[in-house]
Amino acid sequence: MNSCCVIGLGYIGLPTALLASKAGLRVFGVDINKEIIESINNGKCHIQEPGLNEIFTEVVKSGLLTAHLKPVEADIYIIAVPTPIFKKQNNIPLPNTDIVFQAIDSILKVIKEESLIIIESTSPTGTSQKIVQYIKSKTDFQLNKINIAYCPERVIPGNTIYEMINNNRVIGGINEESRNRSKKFYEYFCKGEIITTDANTAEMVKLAENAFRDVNIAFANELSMICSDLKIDTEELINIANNHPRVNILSPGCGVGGHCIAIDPWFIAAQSPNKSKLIQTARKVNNEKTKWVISKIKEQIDELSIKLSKPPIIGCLGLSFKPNIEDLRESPALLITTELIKHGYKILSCEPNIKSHPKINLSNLDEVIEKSDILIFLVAHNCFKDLNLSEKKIIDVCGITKKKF
Ligand code: SAJ
Repeated sequence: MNSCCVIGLGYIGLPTALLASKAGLRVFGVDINKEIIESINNGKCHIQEPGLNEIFTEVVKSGLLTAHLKPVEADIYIIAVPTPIFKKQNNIPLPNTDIVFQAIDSILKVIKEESLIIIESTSPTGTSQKIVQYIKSKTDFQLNKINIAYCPERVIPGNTIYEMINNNRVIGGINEESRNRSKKFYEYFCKGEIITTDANTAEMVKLAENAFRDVNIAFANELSMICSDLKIDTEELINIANNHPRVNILSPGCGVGGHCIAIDPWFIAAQSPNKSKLIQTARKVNNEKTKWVISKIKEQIDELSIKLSKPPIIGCLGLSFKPNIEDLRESPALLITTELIKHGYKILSCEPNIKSHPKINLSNLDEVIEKSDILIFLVAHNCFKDLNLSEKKIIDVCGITKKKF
């Protein structure tokens, strides 16, 4: 094994391509976005993550990683493209694997019977088996010669490189050879344990992990709304409850964002709509929590406005889906800011991790602090910590001032 071709150079594909090339493999990175391809080949990294830029510079300079608009022949093909959710059926959003199949289409011209295809994209259970049948229908390959493994990414945005190297990995091969060859590939850069299983189980493991977290965050969010009614400090309650050796309640927040935990549970719900009541309810509770936070913010703004005796200028601090990252996908903070703008409040918004936003005018932190009458902390970015704001009215929904509601 000397080369691999990574299809999709986003949050997962690019770091995977970088680590494989740093380990000495010849890597062809492929994306349909021309700007990404040009940027990589010009030595400019389009994704920010701790430790990523250093590896990027090294492997692009050495020539081990090059970027292309079309797949290039290699020993292994890694599919790391998005699987969005689209239209709803009976109120359940359905996963859409079209982009994964388009990626498979794109490699059909270059794959050989003995090529190994690794799917990293989050996919409904059974997708790898469908891909086998699809490739069989489009080629003259023998069914038992096709090699596919489902190897879900498990990294947390903000710590991608560290986790991609150190986390345990799950490999679900459709046969022994797919499992063994995939294991060898990940051993190039993964120091964690590599656990092998069949493809269906690996697909479900990925979905179960994110649904587990969603359900547990929903429990914390539900408790926080109950505690608010009962005038109990949720944080104190959770700290005390977590003293119990078998209790570990997660932290309530202003909803669940990101392209993973807020989406993947629907993949399970779409496949088993009648058996996934808890999973579906958790999704609804977490979405409900954002609406609850919006109504609480409005109540507080209106109370503070009376004290100020004028319509206040409101500074919204943070737009990303969690602290210290640039990712705005499914972000509760973005939804809250958008709702407040729609409601007609005078809003100034600051997200230090991005340069601009198509719908929201961004201001820098100093300007927002100086001009706002009320500051709303929506995301606990490090750069928002320890600001001297004694003169300001503050609404804190992320706990940065330790006065979270
Ligand atoms: N959140 C809470 N309370 C908590 C923890 C998180 O409200 O106690 C919120 C965050 O604010 C954020 C959302 O949940 O809005 C998700 O954040 P996260 O940091 O828990 O997870 P992600 O979405 O960044 O990454 C998850 C991870 N999955 C698990 O922890 C099971 C990661 O390992 C996966 O690789 C990733 O999804 C993915 O790509 O699937």
